[in-house]
Amino acid sequence: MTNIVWCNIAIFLLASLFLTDNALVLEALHHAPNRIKDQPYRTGYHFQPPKNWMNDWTGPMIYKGIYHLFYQWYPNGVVTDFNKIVWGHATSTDLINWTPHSPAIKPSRPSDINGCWSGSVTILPNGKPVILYTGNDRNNHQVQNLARPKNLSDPYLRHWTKSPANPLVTPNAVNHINSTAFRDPTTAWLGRNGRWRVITGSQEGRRGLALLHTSRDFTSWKQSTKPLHYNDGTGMWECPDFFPVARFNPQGLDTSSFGESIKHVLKVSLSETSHDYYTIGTYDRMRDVYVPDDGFVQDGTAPRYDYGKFYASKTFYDSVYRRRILWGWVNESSPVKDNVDKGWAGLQAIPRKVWLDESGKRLMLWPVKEIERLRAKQVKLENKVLEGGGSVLDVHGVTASQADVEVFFKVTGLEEADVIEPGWTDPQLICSQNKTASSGLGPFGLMVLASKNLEEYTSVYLRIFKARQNSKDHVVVMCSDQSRSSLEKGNDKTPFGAFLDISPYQPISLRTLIDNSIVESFVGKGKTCITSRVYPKLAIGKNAHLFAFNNGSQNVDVLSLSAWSMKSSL
Ligand code: DQQ
Repeated sequence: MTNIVWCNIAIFLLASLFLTDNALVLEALHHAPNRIKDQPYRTGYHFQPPKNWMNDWTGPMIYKGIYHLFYQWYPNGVVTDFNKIVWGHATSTDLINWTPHSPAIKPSRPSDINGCWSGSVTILPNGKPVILYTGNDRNNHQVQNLARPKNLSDPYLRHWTKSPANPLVTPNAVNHINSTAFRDPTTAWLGRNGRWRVITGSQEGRRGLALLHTSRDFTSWKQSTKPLHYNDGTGMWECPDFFPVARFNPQGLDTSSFGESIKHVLKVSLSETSHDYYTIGTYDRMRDVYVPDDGFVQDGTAPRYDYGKFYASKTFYDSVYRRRILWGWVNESSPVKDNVDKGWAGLQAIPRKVWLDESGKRLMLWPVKEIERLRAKQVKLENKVLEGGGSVLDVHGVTASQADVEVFFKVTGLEEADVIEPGWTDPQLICSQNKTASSGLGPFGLMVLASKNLEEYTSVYLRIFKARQNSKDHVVVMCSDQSRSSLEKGNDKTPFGAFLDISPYQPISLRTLIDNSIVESFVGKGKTCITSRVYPKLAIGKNAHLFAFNNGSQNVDVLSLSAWSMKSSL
């Protein structure tokens, strides 16, 4: 065949791609940046759109065995314009490999012309999904809109039709809702009288609120006389999430579940701190209010899903595997000019299964098991001693820039732990103290994305203190410290820290997912998590190393350390 014929065939194939499904074209775009050699911070197995800005998850769901991932995407640049933001869309059968599609919802109507903001999917009793989302309308007022799949027999649900009744709920003089603080409707649940309930985040002065609306038909919504919950002095509640958890069972529950052995969780994203906080409590179905359990307050003192970078998260019920899955947005820590150079900004954390701990006082979060399918070569070490006084163990044979590491430490000599300083009540500040001082128990843990000679590293570690002199009570602190993560100066390298509710008398587990520019760490099998973003200059690709270390004066045993090189997802 001549070159001309080949050329014609190529043109024909290209044209048919465009004509048949622009998703295919998008797909090619989607995967291209992963192959760009000078993109050391592009992730291998975390979801990213092809390019440009991404923020919140919006409306995760499973429909007919296919997971759908919608996300806030600014298609035109790395620095977002929220007045033009769309619902990006991708699907997967395994939560690992994603097929991109064209945006599901874009600004097009007076009720969303200035941005299609966050929202949620509800699966109706007839099995059909429906989206509620916030539109920023032509007056820049936040209103609630509805969209339905155009063609339910399309397994990818690529096209969505906006309801002619939009906007369904608007702020006005009668309902006194703040028109610039009324957004992010949750998945709806069926309440006591068979009516749907949905909450939306809001703010009145310094009071943060979860406004409650009810509906019989999902189209006509009535504001409840009381919010589901509120708290003064917190500022805007973005992206609320409200869901049931079983008291003594790690299985997830449908959002409408209610019963004696069920507790409820309210999560709000506080815009003032950019962190996600949750409380565990009781949903009073008669009064339609939520009451946090004793010890919980819905403010910045509440526990966090993650003590690092993790915001605007959302859960959904995976009815196939009967689990509740949490997704969260992980923003960059690099300056805008670097993001512009990279051509993208924003990651999504690995989806985490979420369930209620046996104590009933905290949630457990653990990467979905599917991620383990990406594990390739394994390196395993057992019964190694990290001697006190400063020791480093080089973990060879693993692709340290893209790895899954799980360690079990055993600490002895707890009586030698330093007494915690009385003023050390902020774990983040403790993690900023001099970490190289060799004293007491720890710091010990992992140095990840490290250069060979440790000019660069991110350390994920533990420190154990005595609560008081002569006390057998201990305080355990987890840190993810990126202060030495890069020779580059412009990044935000503030260390992250959290107090841990674990016994140092038992082996302590630490799992860390490393993926080029993201480090997600889980202690105590998911009791506490910290996610960091780092941008090493030396410790990239094959030049990245992994070490275990102990800078404390007491020995620490590594009972076992497994490290897997991680394959890239598609
Ligand atoms: N992001 C969306 C809002 C939401 C905020 C806009 C939280 O709906 O409140 O992209 O990150």
